[in-house]
Amino acid sequence: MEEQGFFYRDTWAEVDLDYIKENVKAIKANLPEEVDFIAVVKANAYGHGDSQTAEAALEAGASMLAVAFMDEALALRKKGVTAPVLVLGASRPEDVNIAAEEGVILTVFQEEWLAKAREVLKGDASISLHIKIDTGMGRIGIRSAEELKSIEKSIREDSRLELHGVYTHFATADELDETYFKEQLSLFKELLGTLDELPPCVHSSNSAAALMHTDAQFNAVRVGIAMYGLTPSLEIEPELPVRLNEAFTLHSRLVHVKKLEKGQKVSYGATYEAAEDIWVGTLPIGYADGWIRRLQGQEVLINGKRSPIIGRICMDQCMVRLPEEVPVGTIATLIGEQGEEMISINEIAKRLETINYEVPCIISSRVPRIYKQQGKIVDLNNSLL
Ligand code: PMH
Repeated sequence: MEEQGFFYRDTWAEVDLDYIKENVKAIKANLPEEVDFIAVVKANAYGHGDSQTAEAALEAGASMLAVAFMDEALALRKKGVTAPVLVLGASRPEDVNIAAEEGVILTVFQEEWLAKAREVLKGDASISLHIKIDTGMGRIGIRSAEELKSIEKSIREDSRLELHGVYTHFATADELDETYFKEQLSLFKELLGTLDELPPCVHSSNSAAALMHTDAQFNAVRVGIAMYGLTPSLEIEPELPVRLNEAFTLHSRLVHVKKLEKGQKVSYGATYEAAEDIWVGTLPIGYADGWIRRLQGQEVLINGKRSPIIGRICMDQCMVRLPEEVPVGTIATLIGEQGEEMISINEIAKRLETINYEVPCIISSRVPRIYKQQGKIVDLNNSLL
């Protein structure tokens, strides 16, 4: 476990590594044994912390990691993660040498890319590749059998290149209507059929497909959101075959508590006016932490009670209406459970009119992530909890 830095502000995100492990195991248990689990840890593991999440997922049975960019793969290597890492997004062809050095698997998504990469690959350096087929996502990938065949030929004729995988990505696997999903799947199968030989790792499923579509598992699945304990969509939530536990929670502590008299105002614009005498607390978290202004009115949990954010959210602070006078230092849970109450990531996503994926991602790097295992904080670094 990487040592965590000290921090001096009582605002933190807590990531439960046991939940991540349980989620991986539960999802794996729902897959045929021979299907490999690729843990998607791009974007700092959806805001959860890249190497910590990666190690937890690997311990629970994942056999490969996937990230969006080369920088993310290199960050994992720097932190000592040695497992295979696939870069899902476009990398620059001139960066193949660093990928070769670090044993990072790259995605081939265009013929020109491959030609350039072969040209710049130095000496007898070798690299593993996965071919990305675009079956309807319209993002990156090969769109025709001709291009696919030509790419396969180029890879196979160059002994420095290993064709390790081939994959596609679904646009609608999280919807109950399967029409478009089925079109993509059948196009993928059709294109796979044109290859001379299937590489060892064929994959197409994200979380939704891995959980809901047994016909699309091939020999690996790429799971992100469900590993973090979140449903891929609200639409399929009631149908999910496994129980998931949300790993990410967010907390702060009251730094100032005061009584406001009727008529007194709160925050920029003085838009909030106390309609009666009330208790107000200040939390050291604001929009620069990703707790954006649109969250005005959202509740936080204090002593197990819902307490609304009042007035405008500032860059580093926001104010809450307290249920009663409480001491400075009292914990406020912005995401997570207190007593009988729970504020889920889905609740925050709904208020922000977005999807749950976005919520932990937008909690900025200014908020330290601390890690929980067997109910305890690992590497406890200050007076928290
Ligand atoms: N594979 C690819 C190529 C992806 O882009 C993603 C997620 C996943 C697998 C994992 O999906 P899951 O989290 O639903 O399991 N990509 C994105 C994205 O680009 N925007 O939101 C999720």
